[in-house]
Amino acid sequence: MSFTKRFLCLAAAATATVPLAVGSAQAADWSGYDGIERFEAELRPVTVNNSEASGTTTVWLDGNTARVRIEVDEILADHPHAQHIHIGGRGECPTDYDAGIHNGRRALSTVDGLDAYGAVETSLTTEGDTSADSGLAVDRFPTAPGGAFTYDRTFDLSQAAADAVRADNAVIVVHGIDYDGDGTYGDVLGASELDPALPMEATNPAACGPLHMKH
Ligand SMILES: [Cu+2]
Repeated sequence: MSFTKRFLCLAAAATATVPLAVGSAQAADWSGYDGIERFEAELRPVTVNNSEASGTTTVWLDGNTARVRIEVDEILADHPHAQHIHIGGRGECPTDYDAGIHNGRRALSTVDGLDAYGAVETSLTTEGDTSADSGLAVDRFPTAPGGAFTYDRTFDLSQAAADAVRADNAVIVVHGIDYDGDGTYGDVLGASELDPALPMEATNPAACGPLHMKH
């Protein structure tokens, strides 16, 4: 996989709030969001990775059709940020105690957090496939121009993902950190255990939040 940076024209600012009409040909009727379940996650920085990235996620779910809206700021600018719905763990974010030693430095890799948040089930890509196969599709994730991004996409979740969201077992993880503050993904932590062609900085969690039903 080539580690290409592709700059996507995503709206960097928070814009409209719900309710709003989604003008698409989706089967779901989003008008007014009547009867549509809503879940929210508070994304908190993974501080052991020297990340200050934070934000919010809202998931509206109608059957298996989901609208996923993510707002993140204070994240490394102009670099792709893989982001996923993880399932099958404890439905929690890892703590600093879950961190390992990577290239002699204490940091939390994606694997270090698996027991807490589980495996990738849904890749929150900007276009195309959203399965786990696209987990590191770095040319189809937000690149955070200016250090922030807003992601908003409506697509069908897998049955497993929809079930996990409703079972309070789904966790949003946004990846890609700048551990040493040099403004890019480098080798300070060595290579990623997920793909040795990528630096670990490119795949370590930056922000994390468990999804909970919003009543
Ligand atoms: Cu992930």
